Amino acid sequence: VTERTVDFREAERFIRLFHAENPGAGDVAARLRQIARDAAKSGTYTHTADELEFGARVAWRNSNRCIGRLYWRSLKVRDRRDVFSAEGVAVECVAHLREATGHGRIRPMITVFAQDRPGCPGPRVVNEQLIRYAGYRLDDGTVLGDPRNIAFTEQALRMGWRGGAGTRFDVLPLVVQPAKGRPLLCTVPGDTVLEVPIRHPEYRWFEELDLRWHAVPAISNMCLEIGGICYPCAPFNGWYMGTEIGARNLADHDRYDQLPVIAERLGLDTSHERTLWRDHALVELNVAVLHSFEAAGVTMTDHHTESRRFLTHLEREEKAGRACPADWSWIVPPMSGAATPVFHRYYDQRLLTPAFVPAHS
Ligand code: HEM
Ligand code: NRG
Repeated sequence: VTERTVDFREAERFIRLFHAENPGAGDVAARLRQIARDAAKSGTYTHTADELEFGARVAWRNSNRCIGRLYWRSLKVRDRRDVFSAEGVAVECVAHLREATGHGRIRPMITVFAQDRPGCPGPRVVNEQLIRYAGYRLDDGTVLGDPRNIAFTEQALRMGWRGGAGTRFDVLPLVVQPAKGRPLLCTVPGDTVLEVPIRHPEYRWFEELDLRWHAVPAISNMCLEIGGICYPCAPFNGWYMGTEIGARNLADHDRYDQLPVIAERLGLDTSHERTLWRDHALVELNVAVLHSFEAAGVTMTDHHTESRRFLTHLEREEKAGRACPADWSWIVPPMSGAATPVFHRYYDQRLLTPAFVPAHS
């Protein structure tokens, strides 16, 4: 969906789903007539607050790649559909982060900004997440920071960002593209970004690696699609599963690439793959990530617990008579796959809407 005229069949399918799951919601036929009238006049229609809340929750429920869907009903929806301006979006993104972080007691939350309308697109956040670390390509060809964000960092610098302190963990500014006009660059106030220094429960030297990660994953570049309407700016967050940080962000060769460093500190023999030094280092890094978040009082889940919960979720959905599609390649955790129960089965692979879809495609 873009700023094109709304597809009435999509709208009807969603409204019928909303009324089927919310029997107290009133007269479906009357609501459909109203939507048909609005769509004929303006090319689109407006969700009620209840439809929006339900639509956002079901978009989470339908996220095939998400293992954390057991709590889909608890998503808090911040309705900011009246906000179009870049400044307004930036201010509300910062407020979202403050509320969602809860000093470590993280709350799953989404803020929904203005929808796309024919001839009038909604605003967009260009960042892939509200909090990400800069990646600077240095003169000697090495990278300082997160290599994943090199292109975005260069874009921000071209727009006039002065750069951070020049550490491996400089928080990037927000880049907001308003409905009309030039994009806005805005730094995220330091006190809205809760971070956790990574240390190991047994190895004191681990602190010397100076690793850290932000507490809240808040995806900001996916479009929330409900009943044929696209909300291009709808940043959402839950909390982290430890492996996202310990088995990917800090471990991947093309990210922070810490396994060789940790293996050396552990005194492992890295001259042969068969010593499994990578696997050993990976486990210690993930122990450190889970331990550090726990010690800092920041919500985080581990991949064994979350895998069990996900299967509970599948069972519940089945009992409710609903399909629960999932993408095996994203659901199975990036370490110890077969040691988790989600590995040992296949999943329905349908794509359902409401949904979160990549915003800029
Ligand atoms: C993906 C866990 C909350 C929507 C994922 C992934 C994990 C995860 C582990 C895979 C990420 C990756 O491999 O990069 C969790 C946990 C949550 C949570 C533990 C705690 C509450 C949410 C919420 C939403 C959501 C609140 C939306 C309202 C998604 C979507 C993806 C995803 C759309 C796919 C992202 C992409 O395609 O890049 N989640 N999630 N999740 N999650 Fe969740
Ligand atoms: N792997 C990414 C985040 C993807 C979404 N994960 C969540 N989402 N837990 C990373 O930053 O490592 N969520 O909404 O909680």
